Amino acid sequence: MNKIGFVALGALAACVAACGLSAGDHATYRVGLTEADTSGDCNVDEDDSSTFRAGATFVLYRSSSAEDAVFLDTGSAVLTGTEGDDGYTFQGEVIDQESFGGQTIVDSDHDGLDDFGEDQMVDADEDGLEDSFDDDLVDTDGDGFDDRFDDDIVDADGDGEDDRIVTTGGDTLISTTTVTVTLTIEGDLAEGTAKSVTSSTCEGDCQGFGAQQCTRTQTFEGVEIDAAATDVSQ
Ligand SMILES: [Ca+2]
Ligand SMILES: [Ca+2]
Ligand SMILES: [Ca+2]
Ligand SMILES: [Ca+2]
Repeated sequence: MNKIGFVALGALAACVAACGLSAGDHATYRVGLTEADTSGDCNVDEDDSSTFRAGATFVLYRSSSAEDAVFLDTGSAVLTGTEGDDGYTFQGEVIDQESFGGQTIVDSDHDGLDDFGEDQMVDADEDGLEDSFDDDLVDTDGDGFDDRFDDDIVDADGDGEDDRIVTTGGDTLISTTTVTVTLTIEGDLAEGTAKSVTSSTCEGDCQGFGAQQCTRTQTFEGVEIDAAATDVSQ
């Protein structure tokens, strides 16, 4: 066999071990995850420890031939991923924003000035005519009701909130959680790492707030199982 043939066979052998999923394929693994190793601002008792592992059923599947069409269902979430030379990498991110404090005002033209206290020129429909005195009709959401007199809710952007009511100032707490799972398949064996990073930041004055970040890392290993004999919803 020539050198090219050996190289091709070597690549095929590596793919049988670590690649394997074609579009429409799936494989199910029962894995045991170690207790999380934590670092940063995790608010955990450093004196506690456990050698117990947490059991989980991972379902790996590919929905199409596209590179990013590999999915890992961990039982609590489904992550999208890619397949590389060393196995799979999956990732997901959740961003949660909470606003608090601030002042609620009527600001139909969104210039930051309270229409009834500070605004000398209110022109919500941007027609150059001052809405209170010079304008025959103001209907920014196009519902046929004059925003000033007849409209119970003005909602041009369709978010269910009245566009005239605006909160100024205040702070926004932003919590971001990123989960990354690496997975290597060798025959019927699976192993990898599950890592989550949760960070909290604040936009605004945020008096007394300090940014925090917590990293939790678990390793896991397991075996391929017969999905038909297993309730993967557990
Ligand atoms: Ca205004
Ligand atoms: Ca106007
Ligand atoms: Ca209207
Ligand atoms: Ca709205």
